Amino acid sequence: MKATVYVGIGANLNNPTEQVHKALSKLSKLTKSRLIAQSSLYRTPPMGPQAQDDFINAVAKLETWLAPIELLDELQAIENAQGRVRKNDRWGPRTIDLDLLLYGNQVIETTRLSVPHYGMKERAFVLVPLAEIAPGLILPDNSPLIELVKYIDIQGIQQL
Ligand code: 5RU
Ligand code: CA
Ligand code: CA
Repeated sequence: MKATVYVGIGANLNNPTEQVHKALSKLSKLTKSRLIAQSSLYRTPPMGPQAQDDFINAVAKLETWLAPIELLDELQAIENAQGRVRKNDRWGPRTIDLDLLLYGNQVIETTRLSVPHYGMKERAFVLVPLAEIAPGLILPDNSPLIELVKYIDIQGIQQL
């Protein structure tokens, strides 16, 4: 079955703007998939650990015939190809981070995959670019995206 999916993109190491552009280019060439839309890039202050550089964030919309776990494998292959190194500090700086935010209206809870992405409803660096390309989106729990965007703190989020 074909699914509409949203992928969150983040980077704050090794020329993050270039890293995000590279990831978008890779996503546009993904097997069994089509890139439908990409948000602007945003410069965003770090959430979680503050002692790191600002991030560049964006969101991509794809149509895919890949199953969720197959798509996750592809996203991790892109991360690895762009030199992502998993460090002990879980929320530390990274060259690229690709998160499967939404896979249609599916709710998935497995050891490898949690969809919708557990933090997305509270994260301005996800919701703002997502609302740019999918303003009418309703999440699987029936929350309208625009309602979530109204109440989050968008301080410091800068559209590039
Ligand atoms: C705790 C709170 C931990 C929020 C994390 C990004 C979180 C980030 C990103 C920005 C992290 C996870 N901040 N912090 N962009 N990832 N701006 O992509 F998000 S670590
Ligand atoms: Ca992330
Ligand atoms: Ca991730």
